[in-house]
Amino acid sequence: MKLPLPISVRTFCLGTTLALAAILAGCKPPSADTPASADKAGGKGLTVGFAQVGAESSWRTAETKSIQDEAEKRGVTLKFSDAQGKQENQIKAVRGFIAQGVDAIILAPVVETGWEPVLREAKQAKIPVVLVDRGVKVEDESLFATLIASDFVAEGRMAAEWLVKKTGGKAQIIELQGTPGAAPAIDRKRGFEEGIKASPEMKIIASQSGDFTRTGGKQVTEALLKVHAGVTVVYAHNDDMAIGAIQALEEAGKKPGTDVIVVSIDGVKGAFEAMVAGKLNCTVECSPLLGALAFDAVEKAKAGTAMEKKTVVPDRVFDQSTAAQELPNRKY
Ligand code: GYE
Repeated sequence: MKLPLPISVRTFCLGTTLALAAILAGCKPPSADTPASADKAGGKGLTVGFAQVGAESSWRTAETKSIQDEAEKRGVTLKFSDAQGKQENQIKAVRGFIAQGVDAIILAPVVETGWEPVLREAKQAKIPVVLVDRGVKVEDESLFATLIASDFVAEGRMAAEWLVKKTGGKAQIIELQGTPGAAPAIDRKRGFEEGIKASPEMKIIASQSGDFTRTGGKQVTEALLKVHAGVTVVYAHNDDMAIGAIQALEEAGKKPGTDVIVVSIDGVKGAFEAMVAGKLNCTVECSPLLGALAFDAVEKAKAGTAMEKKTVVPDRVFDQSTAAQELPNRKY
């Protein structure tokens, strides 16, 4: 996958800075700042809090499972919190983990902003925070240990590029956005807009949030179809919303996949089944299998080992041409 230059450059610079910082701090045992202890090496015996967004999509439940399975595999005690999509619940959960004195926190932040105070509290308590799947906007990047996520802008761009080819550069598009303020909603919108920019006849005729849920995708599509009967494409920021949109299209007497092209992001099993059935045209993979990477990062943070500020998980595009062949290999 081709990564946009700024990320790799930024990662390199930050990685270098961290490495330098680690060398400079080398005279001090890592336990002074990061209380790693030999008996907890390899993760065994660690207690980690996981502040999860919720269970809004199949992607999300696959991510939860990946983190839970990996914790079990490594002998980590995992404290799990489901925030039901609300940042205030997540902040409370993180504060609770700090109060309990966990060894580390894994946070999948529901939205990008508003994290400084609680992340500062974690830092003061010397509890490293590993961000998974979604990023945060903070001035001081030392407030989190690292971010493990896909490049959502690239995903949006890949969906757009596939669509430009498929439609010959002409489309009336309904966009189903993810949760307002969430990194994947912001970035998948931006990447998609970038990807269609050079094609003046690719038009987003309506764009609304379906909150990354199947019901949201269905309801928004139903409402939008009433005012935009001329739609030729539905672009959904995740597969669950696309599956909801497919139901709405069928109920409105349209043939999804044929009358209306449907493209989305995540690459969950349900999307592959919908492609095999001819109802979804394309999905851009976004791996939720972040457990191993997340606990590797936790262990590095506890050991005081320098690491990159961002790990970009590579993604691929799948369409109906390979869906049947790929379906049995899908892990989520
Ligand atoms: O695409 C969506 C989920 O943050 C990458 O959140 C994740 C997104 C994923 O609800 O299905």
